[in-house]
Amino acid sequence: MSAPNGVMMQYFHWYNEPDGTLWNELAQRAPELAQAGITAVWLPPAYKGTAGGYDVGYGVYDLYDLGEFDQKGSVRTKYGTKDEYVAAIQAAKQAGIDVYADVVLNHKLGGDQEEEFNATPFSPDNRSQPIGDRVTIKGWTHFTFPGRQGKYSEMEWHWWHFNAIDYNAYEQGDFDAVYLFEGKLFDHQVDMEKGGFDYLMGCDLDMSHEEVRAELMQWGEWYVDLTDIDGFRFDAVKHVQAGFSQIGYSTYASTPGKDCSRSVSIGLTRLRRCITLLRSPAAMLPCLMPPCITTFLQRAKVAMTMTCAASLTAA
Ligand SMILES: [Ca+2]
Ligand SMILES: [Ca+2]
Repeated sequence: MSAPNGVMMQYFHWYNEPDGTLWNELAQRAPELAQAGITAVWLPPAYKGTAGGYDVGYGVYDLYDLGEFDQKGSVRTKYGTKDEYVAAIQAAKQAGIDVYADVVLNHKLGGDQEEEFNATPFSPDNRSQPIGDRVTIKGWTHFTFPGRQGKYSEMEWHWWHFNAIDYNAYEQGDFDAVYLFEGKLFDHQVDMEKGGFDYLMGCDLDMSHEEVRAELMQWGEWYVDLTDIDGFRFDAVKHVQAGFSQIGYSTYASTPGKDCSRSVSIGLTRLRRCITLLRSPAAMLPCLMPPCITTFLQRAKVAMTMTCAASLTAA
């Protein structure tokens, strides 16, 4: 937030009616919000999720479909169309309100076709513990985006762009596992909960794969150019390789005037441990958010600095 003592409003919640009106509502009410003292809004993920017009946005299907293509049962997202989204951002900015986008890069859901490949089952509760031999599995890992037909990006996603799923069409019964794909490792530099918390849900992106990194970089540039968004709220940061965070998030935020806020999910016990280990709040920051936070703090945004300070006080 650029305003001193600014107020950011989360301009959505999980149970918003899925009627496609949120973007238009924001556009109409932006002056009223500004008059009430709101200086920034945090908007929900704006791209098409696997549940189409009902998806809150965290079940990411197609990053390039902001409510423009007939995919997953509708053109619009839960909140409206691409044009309405861009117009809402412009209206908010004209009213003096900064707009933050929610960006979910950890996973994808709703693949268009099944693929067969080899994988090793791991315990969902301990990702360092295999619970069976490598087997041939089948999952929804091929994303073709048939409604978009290559516009903006021609990349189709295949199983090799991911490193894990928690579904196997060949597995009958209630066998519960996270399947690590053959030739892959779980991404490192993630939260150590569950023995390494790379995998959260759906098809987990392999952040080590060059095509994945390149596609996400390209998407970030496209998205910033299209929306003129002011900043970001990154989802599921603790499940994403910090090395990617350093490159990706700082790239997204490197456009002059852009901000890079983060999703911080860490318990007080771990906070205290970090403080004990490092004996310095300043030194603790890289512990929380390894490389990116440094980049972020160099960009000197007060909001995040204050958030960290508040967490330290609480601990
Ligand atoms: Ca992950
Ligand atoms: Ca991964």
